Amino acid sequence: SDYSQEPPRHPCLRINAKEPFNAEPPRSVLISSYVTPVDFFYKRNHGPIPLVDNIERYSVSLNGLIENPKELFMKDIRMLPKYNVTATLQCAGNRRTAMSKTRTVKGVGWDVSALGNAVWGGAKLADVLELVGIPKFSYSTQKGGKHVEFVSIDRCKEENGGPYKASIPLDQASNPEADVLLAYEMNGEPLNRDHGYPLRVVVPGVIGARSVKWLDSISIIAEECQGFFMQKDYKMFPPSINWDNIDWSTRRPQMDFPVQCVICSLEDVDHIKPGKVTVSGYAVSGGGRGIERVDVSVDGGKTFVEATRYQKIGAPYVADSPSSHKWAWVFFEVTVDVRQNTEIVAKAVDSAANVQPEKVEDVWNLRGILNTSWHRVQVRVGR
Ligand code: MTE
Ligand code: MO
Repeated sequence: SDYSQEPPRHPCLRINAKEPFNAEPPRSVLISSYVTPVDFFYKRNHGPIPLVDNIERYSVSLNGLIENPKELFMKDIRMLPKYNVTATLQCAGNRRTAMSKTRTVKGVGWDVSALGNAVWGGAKLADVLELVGIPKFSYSTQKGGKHVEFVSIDRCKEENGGPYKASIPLDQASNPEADVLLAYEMNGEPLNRDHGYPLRVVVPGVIGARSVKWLDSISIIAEECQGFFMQKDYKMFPPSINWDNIDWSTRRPQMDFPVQCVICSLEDVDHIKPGKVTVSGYAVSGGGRGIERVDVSVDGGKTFVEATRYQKIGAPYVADSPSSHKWAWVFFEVTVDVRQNTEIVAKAVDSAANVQPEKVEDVWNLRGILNTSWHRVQVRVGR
């Protein structure tokens, strides 16, 4: 594979793997803006970044179980109503490094910043599907149900040199309320190459792996996509499963991500002065669920106080209210008093009352995905 045409990247990103390029910002950068600047948005790739230089000729083909297959050019997609959706994209591998500290896992190491919140601009997939005769709110009663498969133009070794691909159920794809986008903008600018130029899928509330970048084609298929990243990766196994006894077919591909919460105002370990400390960070849940509560402890998780939550500074945040961004993260903040060396802990509750597991061991899995255990940072107090 050829990495000679990679785009420029911001020097402050922490590089977890060079080729393919995988990098995340420092955690303190994440909470400095509710909408993550593109330069600081994590980059997660499985191959070289494709170069699309003739935008006039670029098209997406729609094929599979439809009457009339179609080629859509950028002008056709731009003709559809444009939506801006604020959505947090989170890699299922976020916080993998911490999981691998209890027992080794396979995969690129990530600290706590394999996620970002962006305003994605583009056409709704539900509108695009209508162009090929698939009605809104379509669903299938047959076993398994139909899926909508997204195939990229990139090349990766996991697919033996073939393209990255993934699929989502047809009912989600054709539901305008699910806000699945074919996005050509990120934060009001054309997508850049790292994030999928000229067109990517954004599936809000779902692990980042299903938001296929550099879209080449969309297929309506009878069952879920059989690609590597659906069938042999991004599945959640119990801690008892290892590389000798794994049977991939026993589990479904992960879709929604579970409730997550991370302290970003402190590094682990951090040295502070005794007295008042502001503890702040992000909390987010999948499936459009809001954040009902964030609890912070300064005694290693014995007792907790509740943090305040917000999406807009100065505006009260109410989970699942019409004024909240349902697909986006929530920031939390609380001021606590710290007098001696301790462990500060944060955990969130989502609007369906889902909670985070206390210990990483309880959710350990061989691929190191979905580490949503209580987030802990050590503080050393001195003058
Ligand atoms: N799409 C393509 N074509 N190739 C990829 O390697 N990586 C996926 C997804 N879409 C990937 C892809 C994964 S695992 C994640 S988490 C997100 O893109 C990352 O998106 P970002 O790099 O824009 O943050
Ligand atoms: Mo990912």
